[in-house]
Amino acid sequence: MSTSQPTPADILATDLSETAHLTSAAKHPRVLSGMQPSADSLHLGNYLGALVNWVKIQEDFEAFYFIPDLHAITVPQDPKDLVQRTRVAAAQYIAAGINPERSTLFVQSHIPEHTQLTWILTCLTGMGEAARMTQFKDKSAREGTEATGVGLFTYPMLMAADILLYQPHGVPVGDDQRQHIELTRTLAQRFNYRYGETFVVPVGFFPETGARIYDLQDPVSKMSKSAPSPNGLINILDEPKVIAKRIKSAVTDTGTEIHYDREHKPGISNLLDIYASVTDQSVAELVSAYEGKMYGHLKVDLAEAVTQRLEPIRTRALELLDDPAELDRILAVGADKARSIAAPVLDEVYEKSGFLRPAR
Ligand code: ATP
Ligand code: LTN
Repeated sequence: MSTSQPTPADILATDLSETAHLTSAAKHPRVLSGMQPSADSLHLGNYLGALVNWVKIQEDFEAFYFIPDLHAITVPQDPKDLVQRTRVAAAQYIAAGINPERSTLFVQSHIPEHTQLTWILTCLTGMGEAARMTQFKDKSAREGTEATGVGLFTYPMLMAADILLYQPHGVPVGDDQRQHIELTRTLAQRFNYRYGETFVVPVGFFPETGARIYDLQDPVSKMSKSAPSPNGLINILDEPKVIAKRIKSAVTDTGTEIHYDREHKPGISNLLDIYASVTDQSVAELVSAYEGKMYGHLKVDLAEAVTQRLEPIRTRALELLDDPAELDRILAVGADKARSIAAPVLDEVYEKSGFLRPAR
């Protein structure tokens, strides 16, 4: 983990007057993040790698959390599913502890400025720069160039637009998003250099634990909504018996000893990481507690610990989904607030880019 990037504590200690002159500048330290509604439920990696952190951070920061539905269509989505998944994501954010009274919660496609800024940032990005993004390289290698949409290639510029429109100081995301954050910073600096200071250059906030949760069946690949099989996933909306079954059949390593070794024992190390994250214990404490015990013991206890942590969230999310009109109302309030920040920033970008502004 890089130590050169400022932490949330560093950002809280910085003098905001440095950026107070910028359009839509924040009066309090600000963060923004989002998670794609590309599956029927968020999974444990999304929860531990991102959501838990968002919930903590909203206490100290002015937070913007959104649902990037435009990003979701970089791979084909059934329209009916996408609508439902967007509401499910919103319900899960709230059920996990995002407070819509305190944080701004909105849907990406409600704010047209996201796609408008994307075009400008796309024109500032080099082909080579975009082609080096590992998410694009991995997904296009898996699917082949012919089957890969251009949207997947321009995905990072849409993500940069999502961020830069809100002038956040920090972007809490999982470890796998580092490269996209780096590109966002580069594009902000490039725009500022060419057209004059406009954007806050944000930093990524990466979690210490839960940074990367791996697939239970393939513990060298990250747990992902787009995994080829659901058997390696634990979803927030899974029933306890499904969670127990998935953990019981998780791939473990040769040997019987429970110790942490990411390289040689990726299966058991992943289970230890999950266990540590859901119970707020350290891996070292767990390893000593399980000395001399079998993998099976650990799995039974882990299933119990994961269920305890997820069950209240599942129940609350299902309750919220029972009243979609209320969820949509919360999202509409969030969209109004979000747009009041994003629109003036886009206006300034258009003006600085040399676009003739319509007479008012
Ligand atoms: P997809 O498979 O569609 O790319 P995903 O499951 O990887 O989806 P994203 O929507 O890309 O999820 O990620 C949402 C957030 O969750 C990001 O901050 C990301 O870093 C985090 N995240 C996703 N998967 C994991 C994981 N396995 N471990 C830790 N954090 C994760
Ligand atoms: N690419 C992100 C989702 C995302 C995002 C953002 C995160 C889209 N736009 C802006 C933070 C800020 C992912 O987690 N896969």
